[in-house]
Amino acid sequence: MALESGIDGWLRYAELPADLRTKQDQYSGIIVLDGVQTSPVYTAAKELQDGLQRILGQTLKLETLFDNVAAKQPSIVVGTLDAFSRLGVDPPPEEFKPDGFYLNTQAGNGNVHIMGESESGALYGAFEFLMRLAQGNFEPVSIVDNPSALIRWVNQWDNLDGSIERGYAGPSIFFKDGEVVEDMTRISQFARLLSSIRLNAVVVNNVNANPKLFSETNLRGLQRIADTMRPWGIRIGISLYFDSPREFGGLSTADPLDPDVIAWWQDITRKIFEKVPDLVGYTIKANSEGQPGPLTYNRTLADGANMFARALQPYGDAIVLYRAFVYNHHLDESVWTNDRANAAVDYFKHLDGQFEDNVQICLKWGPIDFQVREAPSPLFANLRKTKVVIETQVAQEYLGQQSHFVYMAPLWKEILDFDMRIDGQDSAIRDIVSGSTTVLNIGSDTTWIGHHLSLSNLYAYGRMAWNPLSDPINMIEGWSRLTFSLNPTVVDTITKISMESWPTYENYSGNLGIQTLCDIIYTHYGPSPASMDGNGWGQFTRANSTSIGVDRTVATGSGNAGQYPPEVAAIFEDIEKTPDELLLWFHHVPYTHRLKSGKTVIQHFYDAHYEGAANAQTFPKRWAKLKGLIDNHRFEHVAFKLEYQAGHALVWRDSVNNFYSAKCQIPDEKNRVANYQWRIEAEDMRLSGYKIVAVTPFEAASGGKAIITESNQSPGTAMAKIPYPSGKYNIAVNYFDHMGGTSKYEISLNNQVIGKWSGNLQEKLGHDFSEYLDGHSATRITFKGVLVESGDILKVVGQPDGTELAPLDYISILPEGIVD
Ligand code: GCW
Repeated sequence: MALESGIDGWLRYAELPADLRTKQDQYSGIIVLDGVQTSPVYTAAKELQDGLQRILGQTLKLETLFDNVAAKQPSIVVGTLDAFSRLGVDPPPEEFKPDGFYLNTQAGNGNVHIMGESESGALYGAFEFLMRLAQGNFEPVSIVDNPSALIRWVNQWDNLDGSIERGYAGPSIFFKDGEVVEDMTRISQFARLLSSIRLNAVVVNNVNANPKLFSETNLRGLQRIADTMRPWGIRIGISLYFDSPREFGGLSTADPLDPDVIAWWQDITRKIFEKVPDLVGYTIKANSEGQPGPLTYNRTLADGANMFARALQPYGDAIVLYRAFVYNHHLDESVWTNDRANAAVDYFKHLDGQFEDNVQICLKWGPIDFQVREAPSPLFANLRKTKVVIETQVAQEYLGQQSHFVYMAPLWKEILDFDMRIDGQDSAIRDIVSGSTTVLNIGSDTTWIGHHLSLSNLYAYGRMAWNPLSDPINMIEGWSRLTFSLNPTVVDTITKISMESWPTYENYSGNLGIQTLCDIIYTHYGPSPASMDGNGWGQFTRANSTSIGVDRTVATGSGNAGQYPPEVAAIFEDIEKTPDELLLWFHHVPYTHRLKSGKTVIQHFYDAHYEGAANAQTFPKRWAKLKGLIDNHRFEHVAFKLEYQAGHALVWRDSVNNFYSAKCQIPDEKNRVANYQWRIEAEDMRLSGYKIVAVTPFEAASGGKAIITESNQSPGTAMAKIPYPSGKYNIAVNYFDHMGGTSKYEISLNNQVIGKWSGNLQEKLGHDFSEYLDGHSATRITFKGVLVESGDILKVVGQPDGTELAPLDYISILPEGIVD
């Protein structure tokens, strides 16, 4: 099997195995009803040509004359509704909405008609046809498929220097060293992926925007990006920095009502549209996390949004995506009723009706920040006269940063399906919103996103942006077939792991609505429950020695439950009615509070962390069965990541459990927490050249301590006698791999080397790395099936490098079947 880099994502068009071929799969020609080579219709025809070559091994010519259909039957004909009707072909039998497509494989005489309501629609139809063929699906179809939203956005958080905020897959494909890149190859490949899932708009720069985007060079760069993406039916948009008139334009203010400021933005807008006449719009992050905004100038958020909206109005349908992510990040936790979850409604509700028509308010799906579980944002139910767009995050910022795999479609579906009961009527969020966007973090890595499996999230996002009723299982099955193999074992394994991945991650990260419990001050990656409280960011847990959770009730708390329409508010206000998974989101309760499951909150924490971590251990084992069924390159890449995830899931489990057990002093009924039968703590070993250090936070290390070498020059040695009976064991070493150097390690038994490794995860994993010994850097490596004699001398030699002092936490000597 040829090695694959992943660069084609789900558009590999693998050759169809002989047993899946049918007689119907031979075509004579492709007829393209649009001769302009830069149009999406022409792109569709070329894609068909390429796809049929790769899937069916057929070399077909592109023809432009419809008259050739008769001569060349069966043909594939692709064009717009208008082009087809000029040739006398009937429109589709059902309603045809903007950007919809009509795929008819029964157009008579074996001909296939791919008709787009628009040029992009024709391209979507072509992709649909090809993706069916690539899955061996020759079922005759005559379907019309329409989008639920006109603009289907993604937003890259790319910075001009080439870095990507929350990017875990290498540098930007758009920017480098302050400017737009020269080489457009990856941008075109990216556009192809986006358009295959029917997305049509990409905001190319970070919402924490830089006004240098307006330099002449960069405006020309934006033009090149737009020209590259346009043949794929993708329009670009940009994020703006609110204070640009001051910082870039030399004005003394950025007050949105100031005539000079208004004129400045009009002028910039004109310059942009000269270069990019079909710009899809502006995204604005203002008065958020230290950014300036209209409130800085004592104006309303609507004043700010409308200024941009008016600047855009002369240019067609361009819109302002104004982000509702406005909150006080210096919130005083000592005030019981202070609640960041209230912010969006507090800031925006009273402005409903004051926005220009081309303003859409963009809301993160939850009221805080893309946590593993949140209630849906109440703002969805509070803007009745304003268009709203739901923002999700394909970037797994708080969900393992693509070093853990979490398939998020089930999470998004829960939110989209959530019924707000506005005015007591069915009001699913998917019906409330006018569209969606997602924070995307593709980079120049050939995996695009850092983890082959995580690219499924982009695929699913596109499908759901088109049709919010898309089924998560269906999507992952299709994606697996296209991305990896039609083999049912492959599809089944990936589907099951994917569908378990969110509950698994939730179980070992943060339960019952307490949020992800990662370090919110630093990298947002590994566990650090204490970081949630005691600062102004407002991601509180309000955990103390007896109780935990945020009281968001109207009766005794922040009143957030009351921001929902009455039927929903009645559920969240009432502890008995609030579902367990959101209990601590809405209520502050004793650790001994009993859930509907009958367990106490604290026992649920313990159990869930054990269950989640245990399930994560099964992922690499299940994946291992796919060896030989998919190409080895991608197999090994995913195997490595799942193995790493399994190890880090244990770090999560132990950190969170030890943290809360220390906090509330209630023991685990099953006596697992802080009671590790098979561990040899590094600090208990005989050390030379190594010294013992306390780790912060304490729960990130087993026993709160680790060892590091005494200097960064010479190696350290840690030795211990095996206290367990002789037998075959898996030997797991927990160590810390942080920035600042690449330590080297060697482990031996009676001087027989059983393994060597180096602390080089920074080269293999893309998540945000830390500089310290903590929950981000704690990791595990396992040597399997080692024959151990009781009394053997176990020795680890660690060679430090730079500031990484070969840190070690503990060694587990695990009998088969035991993970600890
Ligand atoms: O959650 C926070 C992220 C920031 C991001 C911000 C936002 C771009 O940690 O990195 O800034 O959300 O959505 O604006």
